[in-house]
Amino acid sequence: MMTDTVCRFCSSCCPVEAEVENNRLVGARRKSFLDPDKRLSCAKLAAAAEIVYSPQRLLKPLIKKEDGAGFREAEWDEALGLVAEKFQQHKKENGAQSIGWLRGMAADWGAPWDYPNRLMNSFGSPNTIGNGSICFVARDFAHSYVYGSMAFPEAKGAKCIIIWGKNDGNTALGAAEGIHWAKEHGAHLVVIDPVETALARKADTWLQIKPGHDGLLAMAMINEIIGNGLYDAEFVETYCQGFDELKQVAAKYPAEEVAEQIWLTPQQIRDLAHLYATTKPAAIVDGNGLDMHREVFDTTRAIAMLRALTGNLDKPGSDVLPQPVPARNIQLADRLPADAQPITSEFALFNTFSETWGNQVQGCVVDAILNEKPYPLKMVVVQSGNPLVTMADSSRTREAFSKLETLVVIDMFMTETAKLADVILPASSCFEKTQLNRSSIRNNPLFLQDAVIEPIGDSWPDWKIVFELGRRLGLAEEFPWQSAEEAIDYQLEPAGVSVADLRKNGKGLRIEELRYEKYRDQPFKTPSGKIELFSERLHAAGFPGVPFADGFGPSPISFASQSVEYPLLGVSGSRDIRFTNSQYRTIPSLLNGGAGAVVDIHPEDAMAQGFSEGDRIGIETPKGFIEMTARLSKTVRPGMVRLAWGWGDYDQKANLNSLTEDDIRGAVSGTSTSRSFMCRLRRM
Ligand SMILES: Nc1nc2c(c(=O)[nH]1)N[C@H]1C(S)=C(S)[C@@H](COP(=O)(O)OP(=O)(O)OC[C@H]3O[C@@H](n4cnc5c(=O)[nH]c(N)nc54)[C@H](O)[C@@H]3O)O[C@H]1N2
Ligand SMILES: Nc1nc2c(c(=O)[nH]1)N[C@H]1C(S)=C(S)[C@@H](COP(=O)(O)OP(=O)(O)OC[C@H]3O[C@@H](n4cnc5c(=O)[nH]c(N)nc54)[C@H](O)[C@@H]3O)O[C@H]1N2
Ligand code: SF4
Ligand SMILES: [Mo]
Repeated sequence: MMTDTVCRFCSSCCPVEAEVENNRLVGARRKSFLDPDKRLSCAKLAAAAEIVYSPQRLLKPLIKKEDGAGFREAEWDEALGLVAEKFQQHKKENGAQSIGWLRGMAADWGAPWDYPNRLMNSFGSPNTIGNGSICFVARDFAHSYVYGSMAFPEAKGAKCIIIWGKNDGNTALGAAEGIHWAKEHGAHLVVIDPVETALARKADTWLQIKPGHDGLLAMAMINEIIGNGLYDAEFVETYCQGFDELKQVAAKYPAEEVAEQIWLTPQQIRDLAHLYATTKPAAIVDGNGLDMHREVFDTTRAIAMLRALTGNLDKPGSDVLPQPVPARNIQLADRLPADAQPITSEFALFNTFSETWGNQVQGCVVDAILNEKPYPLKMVVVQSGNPLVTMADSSRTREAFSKLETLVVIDMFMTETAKLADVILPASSCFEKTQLNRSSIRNNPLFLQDAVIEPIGDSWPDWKIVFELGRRLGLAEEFPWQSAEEAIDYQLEPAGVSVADLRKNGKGLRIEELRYEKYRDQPFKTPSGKIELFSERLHAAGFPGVPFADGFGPSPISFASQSVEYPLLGVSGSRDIRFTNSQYRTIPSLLNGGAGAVVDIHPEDAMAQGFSEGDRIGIETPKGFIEMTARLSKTVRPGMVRLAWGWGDYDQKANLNSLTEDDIRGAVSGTSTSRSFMCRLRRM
């Protein structure tokens, strides 16, 4: 039997058809506008049954033995009882705010973020923290400060596509299909990436930029577009404010001065500015290559302004503004005392830019545990994350999580983080639970992620874990629902649709017709109702109103600039279609389906240091040391190396975040530069 659902093995949330026989998942197929034989295939989805039925799955709640030596299996009643008891104990001893709930990337896509927020808010702790300072939420924040919400590229209909720090062929297959289609239909494809990816090879123009320096390129393009009158004057006049301020700041970044710093030529910058401004419609696909840098907020704000200046906004084939589903906000934030200060309060603008994203700077969890700054956290629940390998500066993170009085982990597998836990609660996989994904609520159409099989073993869907814990904490009124369907129906009531409707519309249900140029009759969701090229809000809060008005980092102490002792520049990535971050290395077909933990070294650098293909190489930064296997490759330029991402759970010696730092954070989004770093190599 085939059932419509959504795959959530990565954040792409692909609508799929799952094939089930005798209550067993057999396989699943992505849906797409392309004919089945033309669709891109996903290795993880092909391994869906292997993942779901993996012998490594956690099938029972586990409680740490009293002597600390390993875990014993427990029933849910005992495990949840113990977690609830710890919640009450820490609340009594240090206040509810001493408890934090940390969410990894899988949570929002894999388990609705609204539920733990609701639980924590009603319990009295403001500390439900996401990892958005390194994932795309800081970019969402930047877009929102320019035109009110995040814009999504509609690459399929574009005539010019700029892929900027994104690699959809490995990370978002539906988007990649749209890009390939547009290219085949004549679109000019530009890729801005320090690494020669498959998309870069396919591109008409590939700009091999210096990692971490995209903000300078964006400002130089703005200057070029304004200086040559290439902007859409009517659009700017009608819909934007702050043009003169932007013009003045951009003039500080002429192509001639910027080019050398970013490893490009002035002509490359000028050509790109002209191409983007004059080929319409044009879309910019911005990605995680930009996110994990301290300057992400200003960089992606500047890129958002490129869209605005050229009028490439909310038109077919450009970047379009979302049409959110009018769902009920069920987070109950108003239950918190008015003066409640989350541990992330240093980043107040980021905490409050959206009604539902909540607090995002996960490094603050480590600060609060280790330095008691701004106050101590004593207990943390980690849901669908593996901070011990995915957060920057792993040794500091490990020190912090080891110091906690109570750690609870909700996961499908025994991770490095789970190994430190006092209680581990086994979660069901995406094919075993019904839920709404945020991506769906954010923009029409709505898709239901529908359970296609029963939970494996004694695992529970995340919603059930949170609801049951809530009831044990005396929050039965807040969690009255006995099923996912009841909770979703309540949340979707304002939209006038129910789970039953979604099930009848497996191809997606539109609550509102697709519309473009919505700004013609709706103000932008900014304080001024206009696109803000200068932000009064930022200015008033003491930050530059125009991106990079106070100059461009990175500061000399940044890891992102080479030094005599650490002469190479390392970048983290690419992501591999077989894995998601630290996940799936225990799945044999995926583990053995390609390269392992490799470091790509340019043959010239390898020759200079006497390295050969396959050598065991030590990689060192001021923070730490790891080992990987050498792969000689011209995909990186001399002086640069690329490190495979996500191997830290499988092999601690290859844990990339042992090299990265979280000491210097961007003032607005709290992001540290962990995507690129200075390093040196030696043969082991
Ligand atoms: N298969 C798979 N899919 C995934 C994931 C996964 O781990 N595996 N992870 C999911 C998650 S959490 C996310 S956030 C998305 C991320 O997906 P993407 O946004 O596509 O991000 P990455 O693939 O990490 O990086 C994109 C590109 O940025 C380049 N890059 C690195 N540094 C810079 C820089 O300074 N400037 C520029 N211009 N480019 C740079 C890299 O070389 C890489 O080719 O993917 C999601 N999907
Ligand atoms: N150096 C470096 N650091 C990075 C990155 C990088 O590219 N380089 N990428 C960054 C980015 S963009 C991100 S988003 C983070 C990712 O950081 P994390 O979210 O910590 O990364 P994952 O390894 O995807 O961990 C997700 C965990 O959730 C579990 N899980 C999966 N599905 C479910 C579910 O439905 N319910 C529950 N309860 N658990 C589930 C998985 O088994 C896994 O252990 O890493 C960041 N860190
Ligand atoms: S890209 Fe693959 S793993 Fe990610 S959601 Fe789509 S099918 Fe699932
Ligand atoms: Mo991410």
